Amino acid sequence: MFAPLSSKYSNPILPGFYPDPSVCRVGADFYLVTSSFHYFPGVPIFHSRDLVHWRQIGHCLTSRSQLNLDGCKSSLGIFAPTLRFHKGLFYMITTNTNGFRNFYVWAKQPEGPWSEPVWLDWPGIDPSLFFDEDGRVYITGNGGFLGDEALGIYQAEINPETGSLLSERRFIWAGTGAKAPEGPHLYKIHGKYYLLIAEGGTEYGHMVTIARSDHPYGPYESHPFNPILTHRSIDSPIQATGHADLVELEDGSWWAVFLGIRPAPVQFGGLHHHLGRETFLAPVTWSTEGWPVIGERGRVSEMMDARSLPVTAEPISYLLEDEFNLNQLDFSWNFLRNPEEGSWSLTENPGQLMLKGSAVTLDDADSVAFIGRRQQHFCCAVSTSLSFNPTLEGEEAGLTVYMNEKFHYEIALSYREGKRKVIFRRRVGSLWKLEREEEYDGPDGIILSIDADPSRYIFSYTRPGRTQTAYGSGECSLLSTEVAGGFTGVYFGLYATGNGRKCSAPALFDWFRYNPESQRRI
Ligand code: 6LW
Repeated sequence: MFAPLSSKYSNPILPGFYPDPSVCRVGADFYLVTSSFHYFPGVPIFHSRDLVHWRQIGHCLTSRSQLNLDGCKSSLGIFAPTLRFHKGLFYMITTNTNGFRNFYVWAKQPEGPWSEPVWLDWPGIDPSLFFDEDGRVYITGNGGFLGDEALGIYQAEINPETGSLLSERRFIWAGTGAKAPEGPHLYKIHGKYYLLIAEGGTEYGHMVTIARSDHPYGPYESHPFNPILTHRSIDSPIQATGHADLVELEDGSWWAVFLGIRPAPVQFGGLHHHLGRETFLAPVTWSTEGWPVIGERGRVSEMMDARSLPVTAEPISYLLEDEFNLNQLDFSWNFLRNPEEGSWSLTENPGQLMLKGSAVTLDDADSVAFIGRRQQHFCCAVSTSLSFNPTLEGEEAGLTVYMNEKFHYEIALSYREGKRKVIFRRRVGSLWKLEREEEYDGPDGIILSIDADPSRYIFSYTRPGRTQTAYGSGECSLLSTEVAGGFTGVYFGLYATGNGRKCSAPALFDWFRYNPESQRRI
């Protein structure tokens, strides 16, 4: 055995909107996927050697035929995926709730290419696959939340080559009685079948419960000390822990990945989280009676003991700076729904990201010309350099902090009343306000910036060669899930729109920076 290089690691292991994690191990390599909802490409996939440091290696759903998000409402689309590896193939199974269909894709390499979807005759959400030692393969999922059948966990045998069901769909466990029994995963451990699920809803009552049986279809015996993970009603910076997946290491130890949230550390005013549901890691220990528990008796913290994990000091692997010099977007970037053809380019003006605005705006649940990356840190600074010379009334392009189409703030260049102006706008539900507009007669390459701390975003711009001008601010809490709803977290986005018609001019972004270390400068 080798000694770990670091005895501690910090949670979350994937900060920002990365919910419903699912993990699998192939030799010494770990792979992890998360939900992606109405963002495209779908289902980011990550690699790690130590379970702590993850590097994104691609997405499982990269084409419209794999992921059609036409007309997708915000926070619908791709729900909880499960990732498994069996006999040389990776399988990722999930639900596209935009049309409500379950499917899986498979790949020889986790980086892709991933197959076309294998569509399943299987209702409900949160499908999972289990490859048993005897060659049988089970699909396990949630059912009943749309009303036609009893609420709980259902299972059937499936042919993984065709996706056809080989047995009837059977109800196997209702959970312990809390709301929303979902996110099931089946494992065979020490000769028994263990059924791990989430209960209590994905909000502050979230938890993980487990049951076991000698047979895959039960009867399932509930762990007498369920839940095995929850932060409901406790005072912790981490809340809503639940929706877990387990993985066994080569040394026989077990670990769990799961989602949690971090309400912004603001005094008074209730709990609000705007970074989304994030991915956490905790060790699993087994009682002498053969029951697992996650973390310290079901609780976890921001600094955790790495135990035997081979934690290395890896460099930061998320996007800090993009000069837009490559022909391909960094994996950190997402579109809202499938991007409209011709709405973006890295090659038309090499070295710059070009966005071509259409009639669609940030206020529409549609494919606005937009690329965004998640806000992953409470304190951070983002900035971009924009060249944009519109000639039609209403055209605009800029930088947004975006939760969904009804909750977003932006600083932008816009053509209004025959002049190019810097604008600052906030939309909070049915409140919509252009807070400031001033003529901008400066040169190309205006720098638009947002500085974030846990409670406030400050928006500013810099005319090339001049000092920064603070221009407006907005509360983070008004973009939180508690206010804006949904399952996602805040993005910083570059966007362009003609506000009702096609833009006459392209928006050219020369670079983008994300600085998580930032101390507020203004
Ligand atoms: C997901 C369900 C859940 O399908 O929220 O937290 C849903 N758990 O299992 C959307 O992420």
